[in-house]
Amino acid sequence: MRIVVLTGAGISAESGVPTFRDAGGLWEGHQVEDVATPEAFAAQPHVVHSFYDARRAALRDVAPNDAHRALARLEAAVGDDLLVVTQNVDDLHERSGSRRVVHMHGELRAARCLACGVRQPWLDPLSHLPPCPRCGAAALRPDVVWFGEVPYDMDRIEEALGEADLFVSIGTSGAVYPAAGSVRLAAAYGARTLELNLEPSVGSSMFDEARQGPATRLVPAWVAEVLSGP
Ligand code: BJW
Repeated sequence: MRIVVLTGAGISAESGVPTFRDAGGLWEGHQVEDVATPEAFAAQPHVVHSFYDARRAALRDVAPNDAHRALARLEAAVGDDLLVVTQNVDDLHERSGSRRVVHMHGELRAARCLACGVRQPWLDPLSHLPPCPRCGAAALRPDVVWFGEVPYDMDRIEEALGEADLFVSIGTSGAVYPAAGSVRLAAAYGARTLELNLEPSVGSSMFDEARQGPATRLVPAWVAEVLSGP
């Protein structure tokens, strides 16, 4: 059985990474347009860099939770039959042992040079405008996907959705496209669809089944079901 899992901020919430749209979420005190558009970056690079520098630094204080670990166990059991597509820019899937992970909205621990285009791992702050190690230009930006930009690896994601028998969406509000359109695409290609979320998402009714609860409870339980067979 081929499985595509789409994850969002909710899967990392119990690790202590704030979500975007819940009360107390990441954007409190920050309008999303202030920090997550190319226009905002052009107008106020220091504000945007500081926001991402703080979040990159905060990754040092968080760890994967039981939901991330359950997906890593699933990959260890089914190998190439699982692809995790994450909207998250944290690295908690990788730190729990998952290897087949697509970061469609980029990664906090990476930088992209606006001068030479090179994407590279980056653990340090960017707000002091360090030179690009490749070309020397002071033109590095966080390697994340902002509103109005095309998410990464869309061809690979669409191909995986086309081959999936099961599509599972975990911890995402369904407010941001094209990720939010994955359920319709997967269903159109013939996959069964399942939502695991704290509460019904915007697109909950599009799923064949929706379960509500915290990811650290729902995901290990679902993985145990899959591994115990039909
Ligand atoms: C728990 C829990 C627990 C809490 N357990 N659950 C079609 C229609 C309308 C608009 C558009 C459209 N197509 C495109 C657009 C425009 C735009 C868009 O979608 N706008 C909307 C606001 C309407 N999209 C874009 O601009 C995208 N680009 C694009 O479309 O390019 C065109 C193109 C596409 C494809 C092919 C060719 C061309 C780019 C979108 C980029 C989004 N970027 C961000 C920032 C990334 C960097 C960063 O992190 O700072 O990505 S925005 C932000 O939202 C971030 C997230 O990945 C994304 C989704 O958020 P997520 O993960 O769903 O978090 P929340 O907080 O919203 O929800 C958390 C959920 O968890 C909640 O439901 C909770 O209940 C739940 N939860 N605790 C389980 N313990």
